[in-house]
Amino acid sequence: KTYLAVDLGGTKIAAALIRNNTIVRREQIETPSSQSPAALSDALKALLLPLSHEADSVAIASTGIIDNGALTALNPDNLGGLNNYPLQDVVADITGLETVAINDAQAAAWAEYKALCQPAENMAFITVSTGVGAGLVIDGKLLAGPRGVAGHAGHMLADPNGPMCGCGRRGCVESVASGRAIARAGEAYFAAGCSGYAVYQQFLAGDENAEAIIHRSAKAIANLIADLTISLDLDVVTLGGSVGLAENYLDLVQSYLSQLPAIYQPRLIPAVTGADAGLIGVTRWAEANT
Ligand code: ADP
Ligand code: BMX
Ligand code: ZN
Repeated sequence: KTYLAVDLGGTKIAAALIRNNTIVRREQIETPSSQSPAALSDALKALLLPLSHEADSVAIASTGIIDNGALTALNPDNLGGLNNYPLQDVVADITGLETVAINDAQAAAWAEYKALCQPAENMAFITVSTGVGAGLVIDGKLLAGPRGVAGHAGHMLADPNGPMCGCGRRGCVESVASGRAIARAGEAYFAAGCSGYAVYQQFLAGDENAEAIIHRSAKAIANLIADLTISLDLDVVTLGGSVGLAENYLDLVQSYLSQLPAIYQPRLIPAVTGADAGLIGVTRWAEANT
């Protein structure tokens, strides 16, 4: 069976044909910035229609709360204008194929759980990307929650005096640690509209202001890992997303985590399935659940 896997993020949309858990073809576009449902549907059509002829079934991992195939942005700054957007139905109409959808970080957590060389009972995957997302596998089961909300740990509190988060709560981890938060903080020192990537390059080049911003991000992620570990008794946490996988980032998170008592410290490793975690995870999940 060939799956057409889709990973819809706040910055990019990846699509791949996957056979026997192996990616045989991969395409990627930018997520439309206009934040309108119609623009998203058009982008999905352009990306997926050419690939759909070679697929038997579609599996979508998407940013946002995915409840019964419909997408609602928890943080509309990341993927705005989408309230109850019928993602699963839109893609089923485009491709004419059976389609399933779950949250991107949940999907990635499932990929990671399956790919771990050292088996775990309880694990979390955390993505530091446009936003900050998490997926939880507890007692070997992926937690989605009755409304698809489970794992949205990027919206746990990092700093009560921190920036307002797009979700409407002040000081969420996402508001200080995400690629978008890094970009926003960087605007005070670098070009207006600069990207998280650009600020990260400044950090790697030794810029002091960028260093403070990236350290703040890594410290918030370390505390998030500690909070999840002490509440869920995690064996392992794997870190992904373009920021999470960026040079030196994981080491920085580990350095903050290492300052805490041992009971707060799970094994912390880079995502085994790397940037393809969402694509691979949602396919494995679809195989087992359809
Ligand atoms: P998505 O959120 O769509 O899944 P990514 O995981 O690529 O996408 O995360 C996008 C964020 O990561 C953006 O803020 C972008 O500027 C930033 N970014 C992309 N590449 C890098 C990199 N190599 N180093 C640091 N940040 C990066
Ligand atoms: C946000 C939220 C999560 C998502 C996470 C990572 C929206 C649109 N998304 O917290 O559902 O898992 O970002 O998403 O509210 P990404 O786009 O950074 O991969
Ligand atoms: Zn929030």
